[in-house]
Amino acid sequence: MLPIQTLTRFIYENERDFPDATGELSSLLASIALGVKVIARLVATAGVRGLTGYTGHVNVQGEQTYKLDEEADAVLVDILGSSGCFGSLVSEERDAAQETSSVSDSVKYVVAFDPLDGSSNIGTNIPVGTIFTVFRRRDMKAAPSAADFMQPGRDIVAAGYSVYGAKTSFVYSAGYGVHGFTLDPSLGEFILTDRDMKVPQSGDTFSINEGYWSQWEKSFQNYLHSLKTGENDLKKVYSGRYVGSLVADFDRTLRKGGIFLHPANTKRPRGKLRLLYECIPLAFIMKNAGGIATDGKIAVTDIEPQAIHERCPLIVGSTEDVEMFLKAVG
Ligand code: AHM
Ligand code: MG
Repeated sequence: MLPIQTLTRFIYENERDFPDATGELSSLLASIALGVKVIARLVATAGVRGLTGYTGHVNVQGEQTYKLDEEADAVLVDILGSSGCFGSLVSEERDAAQETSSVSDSVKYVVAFDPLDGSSNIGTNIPVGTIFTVFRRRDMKAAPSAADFMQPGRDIVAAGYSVYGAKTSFVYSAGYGVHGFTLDPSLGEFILTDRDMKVPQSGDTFSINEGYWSQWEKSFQNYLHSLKTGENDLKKVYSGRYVGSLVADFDRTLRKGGIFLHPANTKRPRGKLRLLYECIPLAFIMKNAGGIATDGKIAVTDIEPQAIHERCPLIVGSTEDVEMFLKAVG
């Protein structure tokens, strides 16, 4: 049997190598991992608790919320808000950034999260997940606020996601490689299973919701068609895979290569996915794994956010596949 390395020990041992390590990064990632373990349990038991339906409320994004969305949000707000690690929180489910109860002048970080990504799949047996981005506070003299989140992805401290599926995964990067862990339910611990993950240079899968076909420009339709016929620069016939939970589609793309696309369309000129807690964190991870993430024009990690719930087109994956997309459509 391989030596067992838990997430807590891995983070602690690796953080010692960081130039400005103070132990805070270990604590904040540990508090996020605890939140994720609690949400994994809530997701697994939602059916038997009768909690797979809608709340009847609509969130700030104008979307119907599920009871599980609200539960997952409450767990993260409680655990991260009281951890002493974060001065402010942004959640997909909350209108505004909120200052935490434990904020003090010395707290260096703020965190944005999508508590339960892939909500439309709740109640089925399809994976859902959690995504987070950790930013360094911009001004330690000012009270934490939404302004702390207005930083491009290239400047973030760490990002990660969890997938609640056949197994519960936790993947994160603090800018020094991308590392993957799997929850061992008998131990209640995340165990290192994928050290220094690298996306394959090229893949053979495209991942997109083709239901938007009529809302795409001709150049984009032509590009997509070329993936199916092999009449493209790479002379490659792609397979299609689309789960409809970003965490699951992204996780597959990271491990197996290929390209995931949630582009702009005529109804949504800035796409559907949210910049702070969906696009930036996954772009940061893909970049650290050797791949590319673009909004079609520039690297997602170079976008300067203007609002906490802003949306962004996301095209992410293996270098060769994304470069071919940019040449064809960008
Ligand atoms: P959510 O965070 O409210 O669940 O919305 C984001 C989800 C992503 O998980 C997924 O990639 C996308 O929406 C699917 O969108 P569509 O239904 O347009 O294909
Ligand atoms: Mg989401």
